[in-house]
Amino acid sequence: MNEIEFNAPDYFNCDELFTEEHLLIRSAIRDWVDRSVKPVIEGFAERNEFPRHLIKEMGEMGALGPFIPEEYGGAGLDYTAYGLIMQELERGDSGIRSAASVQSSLVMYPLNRYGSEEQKKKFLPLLAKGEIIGCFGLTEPDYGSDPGGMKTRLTRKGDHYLLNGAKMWITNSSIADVSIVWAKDDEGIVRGIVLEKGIKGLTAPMTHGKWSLRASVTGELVFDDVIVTEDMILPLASGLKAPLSCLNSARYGIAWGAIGAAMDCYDAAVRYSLERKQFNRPIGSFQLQQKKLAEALTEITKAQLLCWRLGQLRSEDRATPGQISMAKRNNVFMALNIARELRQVLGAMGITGDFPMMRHMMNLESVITYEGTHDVHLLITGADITGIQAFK
Ligand code: TGC
Ligand code: FAD
Repeated sequence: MNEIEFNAPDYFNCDELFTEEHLLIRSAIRDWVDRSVKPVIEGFAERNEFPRHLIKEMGEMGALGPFIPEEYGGAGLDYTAYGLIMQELERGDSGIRSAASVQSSLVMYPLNRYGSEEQKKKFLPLLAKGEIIGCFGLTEPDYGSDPGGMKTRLTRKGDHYLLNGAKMWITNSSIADVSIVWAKDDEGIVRGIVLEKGIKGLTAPMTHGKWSLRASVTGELVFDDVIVTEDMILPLASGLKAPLSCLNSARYGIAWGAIGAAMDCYDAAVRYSLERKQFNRPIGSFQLQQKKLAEALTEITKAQLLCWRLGQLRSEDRATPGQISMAKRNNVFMALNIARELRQVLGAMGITGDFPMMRHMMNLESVITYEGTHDVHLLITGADITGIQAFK
């Protein structure tokens, strides 16, 4: 194996399965991550600070809403391209991929799919360029895995509505220029609302004390009699399936992203194992260390093949929610285990910020929880097998 193969293991020659365009996009994002993310990310994570300047740079590269049609400022790419972009961003940090996932799949996707022509024209081009930042409010303090129970209400008052309630654990809420918020109307139907920063009655306090995703902003959205007019409602979104359809897009990207985090850990561990000597031999010469590396490469390879096929299905609009759940669950668990196992290859050095494992490991604890927990995704597969929903 040469140096490049540590950095991007391709044990089953998966690169042959991608188009020239896919490989060019991947390489452009990979170069940018190496240049602009890796040198600074450890400092931002340590300071618990979001590298906000990177949003504009991602916009300039076409990494925000790459699957959105060009007429609305997107790149008009397929879902395999989107997946490869997410993989490369998460090789840098899950928080950077999170920012891109939320903007692309949880803000631009619902605007494009459920928004009016005016809403699309107003927000999509600015979101694509990274000139404005978006967030997605579904989870509430009392309703996480069970979003259908949400308490946030959109109550009609003559020619307008009043929005009341609160969302919690919302990526980028405190810095968002535009929030896509989900609430139940007077008939109990879930509706999507587009709120702009500064609107009266909206506050977005930041959540402190996270030991995970430290280079990402997480916060609340609190609505106190926010006046909502008809033009702020997504006209085509009706029912819980609307926000859940956005999660399909985001979970798909996370399945790819997790491969990037795993690859970054693998790269660091292989290099270290060949350089570090104990008992006068490189630690990579010991069978127990080779076992860790071999198992990591095996799991990364399986995840790559799963995502490659899922990318085809998603690009053809044939990927089922169950397939996406399986890939998200498998790949995030795989990456978290690799981060934990390969950290040990580095001994004490593995706990420092000189290497990326500890940061990836802590980040992945959020990734295995958000967008549906590990257990909820298992139950989605269980329901597909048996036809019985065990979560109710
Ligand atoms: P259920 O009764 O099964 O379904 C309600 C309706 O929705 C439809 N549906 C879906 N539609 C599209 N995509 C999906 N994935 C769908 N899953 C279900 C379903 O067919 C039904 O349609 P209809 O026409 O009959 O009304 O719903 P339920 O209330 O029993 O809940 C099911 C469950 C548990 C699977 C679901 O609610 C769930 O996925 N829970 C997990 C919650 C979650 O993932 N939250 C994520 C919040 S966002 C986030 O974490 C962002 S992280 C951002 C970052 O990257 O930083
Ligand atoms: P709970 O639902 O309370 O679950 C607690 C435990 O119970 C879990 O282990 C779960 O698997 C288990 N459990 C729950 N129900 C069942 C069941 N039926 N059967 C078996 N076990 C069950 N949300 C947004 O809307 N927008 C965002 O941008 C966003 N960003 C986030 C960023 C971060 C850093 C984090 C950590 C979360 C974010 N979330 C966001 C919220 C995230 O989606 C929720 O945390 C997640 O859906 C789980 O909800 P919960 O934390 O309330 O856990």
